[in-house]
Amino acid sequence: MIEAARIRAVAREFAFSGEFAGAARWGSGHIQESYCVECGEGAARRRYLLQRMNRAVFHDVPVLMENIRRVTEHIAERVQGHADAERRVLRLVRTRDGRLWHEEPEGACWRAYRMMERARSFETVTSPEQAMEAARAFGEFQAHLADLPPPRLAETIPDFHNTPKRLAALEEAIRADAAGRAASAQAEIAFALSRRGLAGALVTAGLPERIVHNDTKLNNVLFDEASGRALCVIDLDTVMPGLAPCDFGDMVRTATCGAAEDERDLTKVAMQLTLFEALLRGYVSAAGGFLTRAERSLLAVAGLVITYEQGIRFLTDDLAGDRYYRVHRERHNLDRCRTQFALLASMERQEAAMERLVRTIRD
Ligand code: GN1
Ligand code: MG
Repeated sequence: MIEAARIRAVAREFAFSGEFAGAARWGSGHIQESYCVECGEGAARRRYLLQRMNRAVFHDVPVLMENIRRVTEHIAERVQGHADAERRVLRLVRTRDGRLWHEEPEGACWRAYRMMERARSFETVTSPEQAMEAARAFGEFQAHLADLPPPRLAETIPDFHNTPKRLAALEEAIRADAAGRAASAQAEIAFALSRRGLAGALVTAGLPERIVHNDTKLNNVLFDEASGRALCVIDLDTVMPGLAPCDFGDMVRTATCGAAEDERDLTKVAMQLTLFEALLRGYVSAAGGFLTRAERSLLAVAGLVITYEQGIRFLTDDLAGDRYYRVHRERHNLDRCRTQFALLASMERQEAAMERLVRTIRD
């Protein structure tokens, strides 16, 4: 947690309107550190999202910020004239001297967005309508970026959804056993290794490269507080070239189960077919126009692959001693891994039904 005086000094670097009035920690991300900054008074009060970028994860801030600039400006053009256009895409706020981020003397880098007002996100799914809305928003996001002019977007994190490489990293972490935890994660390690065959299902399918979001958790969608409609998607750090089914898969992981990502009561962890169906409908309504037959045919298995991959990533980080994801309790990453693997097991039991829905869905 960063002290208030520092936040205030950083905030003053940005072209916010009005005097700094206060800041508070914001959001639940595992990687970046976010603050809500308030400026000005009364009717002129404005809120901004100020984020310190995690440089251990995102090494090249200029490249990251250029991706985000291009993506947000392109979508802003696409939604111009639409109802509520201001809330359809994140808007960066530059520094007072026109840069996309501010670097403190010791190297910490910050960026800012306008806060989306009268909007909220959800940590867990509450209804099929909400799942459908979220999936529509991510599908629309992909559709908006389908004609982004060249050059190719940079890969902010190479091999991000390369599940075989994630598996190799797990095997390396098991060998190294850096935190001495492997013995107490035997069941999870065995679960992961017994499903090796799943890892290549998406990356070896010869799918077309698209611009995708890559972090399509339910909590990366903002909904209008009044209507419950999805407004826009947030957390654009991993937007880059990738595979469309990966985006769908992470929605299945995070929006078909009412339990939290780190739920310890595994009896609460189950994939709900009605929510899966709602996701399919929402996604296909927006992305159906450009998805190939091969991409469509992998939408069910994508849920399994991405849930597997996320379990592997949490397990790898637990074995390495919690170096990547922010943790809030002892063996938090192992808990998160167990939840993912319980969810994957639930999907495995319902895979045939998921496949049937994919085959019958219409745009
Ligand atoms: C991280 O920071 P956050 O919570 O939006 C991670 C995602 C994972 C997710 C798991 C850059 O996202 O890939 O799916 O945690 N982001 C990065 O909850 O690794
Ligand atoms: Mg996020």
